[in-house]
Amino acid sequence: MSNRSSEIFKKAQAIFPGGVNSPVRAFKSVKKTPFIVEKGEGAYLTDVDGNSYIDFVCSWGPLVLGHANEEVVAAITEQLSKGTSYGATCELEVTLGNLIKKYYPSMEMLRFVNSGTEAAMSILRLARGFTGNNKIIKFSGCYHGHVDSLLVQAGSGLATLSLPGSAGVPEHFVKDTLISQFNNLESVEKHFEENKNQICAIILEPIMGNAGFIKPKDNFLKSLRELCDKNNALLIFDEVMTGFRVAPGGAQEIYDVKPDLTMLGKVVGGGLPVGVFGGRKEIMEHLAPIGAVYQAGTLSGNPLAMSAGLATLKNWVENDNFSKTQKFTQSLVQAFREFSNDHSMQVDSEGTMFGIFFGEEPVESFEDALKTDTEKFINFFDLALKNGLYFAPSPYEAGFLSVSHDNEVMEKTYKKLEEVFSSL
Ligand code: KE4
Repeated sequence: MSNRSSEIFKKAQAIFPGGVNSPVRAFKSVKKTPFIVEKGEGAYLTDVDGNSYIDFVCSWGPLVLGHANEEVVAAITEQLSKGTSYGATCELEVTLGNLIKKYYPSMEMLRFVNSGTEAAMSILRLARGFTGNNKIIKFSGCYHGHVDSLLVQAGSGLATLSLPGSAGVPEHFVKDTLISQFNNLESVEKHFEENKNQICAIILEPIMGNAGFIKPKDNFLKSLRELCDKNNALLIFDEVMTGFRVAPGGAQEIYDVKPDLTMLGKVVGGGLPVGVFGGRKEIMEHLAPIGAVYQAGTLSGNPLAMSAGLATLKNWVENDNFSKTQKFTQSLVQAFREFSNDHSMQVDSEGTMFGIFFGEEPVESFEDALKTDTEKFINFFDLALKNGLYFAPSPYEAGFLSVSHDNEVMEKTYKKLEEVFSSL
């Protein structure tokens, strides 16, 4: 029986490659036709055929207050009557910027952009402009947006589609991109030995969320800090996904490691397009108009997105909704471990972000993640969706909760999960 989702998806396929405006939404790796969304409300997504799902994707992280949160809607509505974009500085940018600085003291100065990709592109150019070096170390499985020189052994959609890199990126764009393995310090030391005084920075997701969910071991992050100090290289934390998610102050707060530069996104826009990068003042002052590193954006810092970001952060960290949601995230991990006792799973979380792998072995790198049981993940995803639970449609993504994932929603979730694992 055809339904509205498949009818609309067919029309989407006629005009968008793969029927989507971002590859991971195509449900390709889980071998299904994606549902078409009619609306989001709190912890729920409802498709055009009236099916509702408890949403553990939360728009890939931004929606810490759930869909259509009333404070965020009110803030956007109020701003709408005063205009959406000025192309000139407004106080909202300063207010949101200072709120971010309060939780990220390493970001002595910052600049707003419109996506995580733009933040990555800008931070890379700034690191090269400041140090005068071109080589960059990244980690296999880390994804920093679709920046040409970072689309090498990246995670997220590339891992989902088993793409080693991207067509259309000229060899000379990636010749300065050196690849290491997450949690493998020697693989980083080697690059510094072989490329003395040529490496401008290390960039990484301090907790990986684009190869599935993978935490740094022991003193991995502290050791990267020491390596950068010893080799005059910058340490860049991509906290687009972990920022305000794993802790209000991100992974840098949890592991007490101070990066030279940080990029944020997702949560800071509360569902509207916002990215931000920042760090040490002496580095940031190399940016135009006071420095020689050019970077710009028509809608950067626009008041509409700023108002959404402010309403989101205020209600998330200032109202202590973060710690409430963290508790429910921990209980979800507990439920996974309890119901899956016949299936070997690796389940872990940090703050309000979690991840699941099917397999016996702990997952400490992208290489480990590639060895997990993806067929079992596909079956799990399919059964979960049939039971009204929507997890990320890829084994190489993470999961998220919002303040709307309250006691009532999570009780329903546990019942559904028990059903899923009884038929898996
Ligand atoms: P955007 O350009 O998509 O706003 O951000 C890129 C980005 C940068 N850094 C990290 C750590 C990220 O996770 C992302 C984007 N994350 C993916 C999901 N894993 C976005 C979803 C998508 O690509 O559709």
